[in-house]
Amino acid sequence: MSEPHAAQSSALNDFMDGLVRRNPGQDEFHQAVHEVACDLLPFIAEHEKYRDAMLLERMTEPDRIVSFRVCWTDDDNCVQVNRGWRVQFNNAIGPYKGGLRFDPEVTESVLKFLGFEQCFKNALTGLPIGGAKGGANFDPKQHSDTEIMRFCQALMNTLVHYVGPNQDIPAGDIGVGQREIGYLFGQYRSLTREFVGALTGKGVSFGGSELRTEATGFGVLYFVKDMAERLDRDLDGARVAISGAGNVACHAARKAIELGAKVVTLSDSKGMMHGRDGLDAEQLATAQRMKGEHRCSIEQVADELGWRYHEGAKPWGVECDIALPCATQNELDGDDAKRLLDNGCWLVAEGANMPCTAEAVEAFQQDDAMSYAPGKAANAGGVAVSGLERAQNAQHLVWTRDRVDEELQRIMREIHDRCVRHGGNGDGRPVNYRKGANIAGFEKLADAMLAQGVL
Ligand code: NDP
Ligand code: 2IT
Repeated sequence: MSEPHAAQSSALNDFMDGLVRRNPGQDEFHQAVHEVACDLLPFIAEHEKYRDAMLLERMTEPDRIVSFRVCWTDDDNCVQVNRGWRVQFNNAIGPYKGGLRFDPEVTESVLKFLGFEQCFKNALTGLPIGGAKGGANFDPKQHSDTEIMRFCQALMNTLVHYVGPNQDIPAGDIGVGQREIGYLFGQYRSLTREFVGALTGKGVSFGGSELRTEATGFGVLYFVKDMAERLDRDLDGARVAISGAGNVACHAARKAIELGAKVVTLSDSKGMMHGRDGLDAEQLATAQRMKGEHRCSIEQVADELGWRYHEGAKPWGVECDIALPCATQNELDGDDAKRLLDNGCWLVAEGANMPCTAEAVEAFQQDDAMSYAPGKAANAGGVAVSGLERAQNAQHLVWTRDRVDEELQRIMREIHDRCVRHGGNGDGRPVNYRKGANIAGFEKLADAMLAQGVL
């Protein structure tokens, strides 16, 4: 190993040892920080103005974490107790902003990794929004609509003390869509007697932005289009494997079909459906309706559409050109990455947050025939349109769908260009989108922190 490499790897080990010691057992958080530190420690060492300010140490310590009891009564009048969290990570460039996740398996480690990633993602959008994440160990799939309403109201009874249009603006994530945001917003309005943009992802009739629901998935495809153009490849006819069948997956699928690609898989936590000819728009609408409104499984969707269903399988074993993991963290591991590469896949873009394990990312980045984009760049369209919703609320105006779509496309292109600027190798090798996204997000956040003093 050459000298600079040895010095770098020892700095990385020292940094990670300290982080792991301070945050024991938080594997997802360690993983997200490690991925960023690999790119940033050498960058910081090369830039004097960043060197002695302990910036990465400061960025990896959240401003605060609020954890609280959420009590509510179910339809049988039994008392239920859950835990809610809000991780307010960094507000140096704008008020805290990030989704709420309702998932029985959610942990503080997961919410910390998501909040940490959100700081860089939000900085990349170019909008003035800081990073946060929150949620609860609550499973909306197991509860009736009235139970979900009472749970959201109970959660907001405490969350109200920590959020607000200039303080912290939550939105949706896994298990939290427009319905849940509606109940949360109603309770916020009722408790504060103020109609303000304290949440995004609201219904369009009460301050929500056009296209917020679609924004993450559409944004992924706008980003993929720019990646493919850079590679002189065409999306027309490209086979796209997508995981998940929720908000991000279905809207990524819709835009992929609009751009002429063939969506050959969708999945859920139980299994995967596969069809070589690809979904058409009508079939996708059926899948979305069955999954979303009727809580059907992908197995039932496959049955209805006459597609093949593979119990317990992930989409990464099928032949495809493009893979878009859009379900959850660590859903694509090193073996899956190898399978995708062996099958000729040439582009992976993360619709979900950290869906690829460290081994998978390493395998993609080692292969010159593969272009890989991390979630903090590729899925930033959702939070970007949340930022536009906040702007509309502050202006007391409503923008047209076309205007929001134009802005979304512009923002995704600018994120792509920022990644190329900082991650382009200039040697014919694929752009290192991970490095580009990490450095571009860091620069914006670091400059704001330096300018505002030691805090
Ligand atoms: P949804 O709740 O709408 O959908 C989640 C989907 O993922 C469901 O189809 C679910 O299947 C599937 N899923 C969940 N866990 C697993 C698992 N362990 N294995 C396989 N599939 C699983 O969530 P979203 O679409 O909103 O979010 C998906 C991802 O995108 C998350 O990583 C989220 O953080 C990220 N994201 C979301 C944004 C947004 O605006 N909503 C913005 C940016 C990123 P099942 O029905 O069986 O549970
Ligand atoms: O991961 C994410 O970027 C989101 N869940 C969206 C956050 C937001 O504030 O819209």
